[in-house]
Amino acid sequence: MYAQQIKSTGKGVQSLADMTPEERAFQERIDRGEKIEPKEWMPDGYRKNLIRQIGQHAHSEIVGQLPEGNWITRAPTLERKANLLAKVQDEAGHGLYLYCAAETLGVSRDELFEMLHSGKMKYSSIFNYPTLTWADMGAVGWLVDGAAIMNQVPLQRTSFGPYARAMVRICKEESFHQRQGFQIMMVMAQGSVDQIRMAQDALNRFWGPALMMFGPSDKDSVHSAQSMAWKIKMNTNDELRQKFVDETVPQAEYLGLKVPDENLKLNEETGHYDFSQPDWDEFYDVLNGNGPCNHERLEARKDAWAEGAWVRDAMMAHSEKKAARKQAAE
Ligand code: BYC
Repeated sequence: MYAQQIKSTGKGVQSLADMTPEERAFQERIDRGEKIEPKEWMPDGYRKNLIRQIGQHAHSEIVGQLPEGNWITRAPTLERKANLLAKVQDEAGHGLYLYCAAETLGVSRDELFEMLHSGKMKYSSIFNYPTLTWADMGAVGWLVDGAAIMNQVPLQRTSFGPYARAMVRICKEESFHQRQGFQIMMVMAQGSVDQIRMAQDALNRFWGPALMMFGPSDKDSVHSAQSMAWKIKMNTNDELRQKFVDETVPQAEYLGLKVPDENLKLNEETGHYDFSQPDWDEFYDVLNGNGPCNHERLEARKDAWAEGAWVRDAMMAHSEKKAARKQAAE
């Protein structure tokens, strides 16, 4: 019930020979780099796959407000509180752009929420981990938003117009989030012995879950091949994970913190860091609803939906009244 339980729906890539003439013409448009707009013809699989990815992305943004929202009242200074409040509000905005983009594909906001609340749709595994200390606000901004940007910058070139355009603004805001997180980490890492210990502990707890944000290894990714053929996804999960490690390890070194991976080593031949895979059993366990905060996160979202019912009802009543008045005046 609290799981992101639905079984993955990925199938293999459709070959040109299996395509109808319409599907082939569509694929050629994608290959030429054209953007697909909502009212244009698209294969059913393309539509469904986009609803799945954009919907889950939207859910991640709004569930992602919860671990940080938890610290707004406990931020150490007024400035930190204002920054964190603004960041959490930005995440709500990202959710709204993405829900709007998904709605252009013919799914309603109510349907998307129903699928989130019933566990039929997933949200990012990272938000099922707790934020235990103020240093976690630094680690979330630095690592979680950092991983999110790595994934989202290429999505600005995705083939579906509304998704690509939503990403442009989201990426600008996410890069500010990443910097404010890194700045928190810098202050902590240059602080007292206790602050340094908290910063290291936050890195220790968030490193593995941040690597999991990019999804399973390419060999286990069910959607990558078709999503990349349709340019719904621009890179594989492993490509982006490697890029994240390559960029983040020097940042950790600059902070004077140790990435919790004994196998981490710059490979002189490839120019990339060799690193340990995250614990994939833990990843699937979290996806199955058994992460430390799955229950709490989903309950918080369901409560928010129930508590907002009167606002939705009032807005509907207002718009019906307005429409009736307009009709009477005509
Ligand atoms: N967590 O075939 P695969 C943020 C699922 S939030 C949970 O590789 P795909 C932020 C996957 O959905 C940023 N589930 O899938 C907000 C699939 O299951 P279904 C969120 C995961 O789609 C607040 C199955 O595993 N970003 O920025 O090709 C504060 C097989 O995987 C995860 C996005 O959503 C996971 N980590 O690749 C701070 C970006 N990984 O759907 C920050 C857009 C995989 O068949 N999404 N699964 O039931 C994507 O780029 C891709 O969907 C993913 C996964 C790379 C995430």
